[in-house]
Amino acid sequence: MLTIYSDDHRLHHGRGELMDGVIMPVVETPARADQVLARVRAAALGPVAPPVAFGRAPLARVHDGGYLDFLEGAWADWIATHGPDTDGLPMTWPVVGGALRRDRLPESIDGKLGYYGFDAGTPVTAGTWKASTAAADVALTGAARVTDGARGVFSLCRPPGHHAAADLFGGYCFLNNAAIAAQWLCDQGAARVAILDVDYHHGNGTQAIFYDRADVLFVSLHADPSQEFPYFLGYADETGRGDGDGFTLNLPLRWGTDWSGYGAALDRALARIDGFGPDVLVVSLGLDTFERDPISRFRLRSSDYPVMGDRLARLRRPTLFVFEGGYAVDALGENTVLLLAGFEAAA
Ligand code: OKP
Ligand code: ZN
Repeated sequence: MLTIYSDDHRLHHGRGELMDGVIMPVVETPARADQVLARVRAAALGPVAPPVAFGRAPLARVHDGGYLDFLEGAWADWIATHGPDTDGLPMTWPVVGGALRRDRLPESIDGKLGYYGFDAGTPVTAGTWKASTAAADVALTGAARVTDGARGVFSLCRPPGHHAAADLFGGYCFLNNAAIAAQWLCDQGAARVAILDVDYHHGNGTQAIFYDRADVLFVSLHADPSQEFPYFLGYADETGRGDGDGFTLNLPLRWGTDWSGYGAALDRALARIDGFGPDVLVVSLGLDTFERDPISRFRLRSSDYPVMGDRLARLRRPTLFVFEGGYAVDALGENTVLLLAGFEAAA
């Protein structure tokens, strides 16, 4: 399987995130992608190619223009106010419900971070924009290889993307790599694109971006948002809106879920995707379902990932894998490659 990868991911390296009541070292580190790439090479999964630059247009098909301007300038704005020795983090939010307004974009960077960000765990750093646009190019380049006829392509994106909405960053995500690729595939002529999100966390950004649409099916297996981040989206009663009614399927699972529960939910997800009949499948590939993941509470084992890859291949659809989460760095590359090799063996 071809892997698309850029070293530019290393330009995004946050110092700290607010977690468990204190500023802790970030878990979304450059070592994650470095470890996955090393394992891709060691296991000879296939060739590794750099991304092509697609520019701003495909980003603007998914994200708000003002949001993209904010992200591009956020670091310069931050250091003009606070200097370069700390990362930008929001701390005051325009909470929905009318008690605070979201029809005013503040001038100051601290106000803007709260307006466009939804958590205090996603630091904006000197290289965030460059790394995020490179990750989007990694996803888009993978999508282009799929339209060229590849059966499966792995876009090794970092930072991840599935929490980023049209005008929101958070959950370590800035640009929604999977959504940008899916929209680009639609724009290239795909009539139906399915997104299967197997990251441990709900892909709230991806769901929101396609919530009104019948041409992009969003199916997600994730920790029950009643227990787990992002808390405020990802419930089973969210099924789409308007034309999109019936084209979102959330399968929330309780803390402690192992393969017996996960595999059954995966079969439901795959049956829905099969019924949809997509031209292309985009997989938001998070490996934080692993039993030793430091921030997650599912119990999948390494031996479960080849089985997952095998089942995905049995959909018999051109498939783009877009890398998302996974924080047990020592096992991340192994688990990722096990899944992708399981797909290849069945494809
Ligand atoms: C990003 B991706 C845990 C704090 C969790 C946010 C998690 C973002 C996950 N105590 N903070 O979906 O893997
Ligand atoms: Zn995750």
